[in-house]
Amino acid sequence: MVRVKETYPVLGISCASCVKKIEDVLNKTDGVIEANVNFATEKLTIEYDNDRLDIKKIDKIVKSIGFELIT
Ligand SMILES: [Cu+2]
Repeated sequence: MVRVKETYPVLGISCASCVKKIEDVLNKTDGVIEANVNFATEKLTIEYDNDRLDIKKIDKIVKSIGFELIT
């Protein structure tokens, strides 16, 4: 297990339910330890196991629900 914690700006957040949607999807993703989205700063902080997940996969998941990460 290789724990990585990173923060990325997210495009497309307009309300609190956007934040919840992103957090819910990522927190259910295999390999994610903890995902938090800050509504005020529109940033995602994500801690994950780099053995099972990488930022490209995270980016794809975020895109699939209508948002975009700036990586
Ligand atoms: Cu919203």
